[in-house]
Amino acid sequence: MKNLKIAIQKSGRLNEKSVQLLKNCGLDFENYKSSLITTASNFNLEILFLRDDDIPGYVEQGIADLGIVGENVIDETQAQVNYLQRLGFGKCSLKIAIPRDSSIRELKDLNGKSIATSYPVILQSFLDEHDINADIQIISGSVEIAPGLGLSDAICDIVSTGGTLKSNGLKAFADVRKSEAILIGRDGLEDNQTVAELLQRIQSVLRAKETKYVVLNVERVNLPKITELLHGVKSPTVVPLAEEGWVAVHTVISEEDFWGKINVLKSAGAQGIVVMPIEKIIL
Ligand code: PRT
Ligand code: ZN
Repeated sequence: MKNLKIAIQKSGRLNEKSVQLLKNCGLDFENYKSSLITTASNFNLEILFLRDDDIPGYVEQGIADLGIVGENVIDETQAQVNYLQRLGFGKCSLKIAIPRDSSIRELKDLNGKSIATSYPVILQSFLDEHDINADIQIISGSVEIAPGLGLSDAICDIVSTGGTLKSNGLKAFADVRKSEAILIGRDGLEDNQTVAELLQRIQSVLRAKETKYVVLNVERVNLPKITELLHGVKSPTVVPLAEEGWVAVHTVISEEDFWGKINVLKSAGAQGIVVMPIEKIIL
């Protein structure tokens, strides 16, 4: 059977987490920085290392079956690909930013102004949606220096911490779109067993990341209060301790309400709380 091919970023912000995700799925492969293609030794998969901008096109054309890339790149290239799974990393926002001392106050003030960006397609559709007529200056990198050089009145670029805007005397002005890394697939993969298997592994890794395994000790008299607090989890495992009248409770808690729950559990008598990462959750 022909190997499935997945395209991931060769180097850059998504590379490490894409490689890590595949490794966490149990795939064994060499990750030489110099090679463009590698084969998993224990799964029917080849990994292609590409520039992120090329990934949607490769998948659209079927050169790769799957790809991991930011939504911003998929939208900008307008490639016809299928979203298979949001991956929860590479989170960022595409924003319009202006110089701190700019007189631009509202979106309509952008009319007649120039905006520098590497994302002309996404920006144009945002401007059309808001009925704004602005001049788009296409720049391939270091967009944030454009206003300072007198090249544009505003920029449209990716922001994550906001540090780059700040250090260039800019401030965020409007949100254009949010983005995160996505697993994409070409058409015609619906009945592909290898894709289904990989997707199942990816989902079990993602689920595990959202939850923690918790073990805590509690006096048996306080057990009902604790199990009530842990409702939502299918009956926790309760193990007697060597010390008379005490038990250990084992359970799984979602990362989201983790700290809130831990504090309530403590006040209900939980002691010696141990929190552990989970590698995979298979449903
Ligand atoms: O070489 P190749 O073409 O593959 O990579 P690239 O240089 O085009 O992309 P890369 O590696 O910079 O980013 C890959 C993807 O990561 C992007 O397409 C986004 O989906 C996502 N991502 C997440 C980011 C950021 N966060 C990010 N902060 N992409 C870029 N940035 C840049 C931004 O352009 C700006 O220069 O970081 C700067 C802003 O960061 P803050 O933290 O100062 O706000
Ligand atoms: Zn790129």
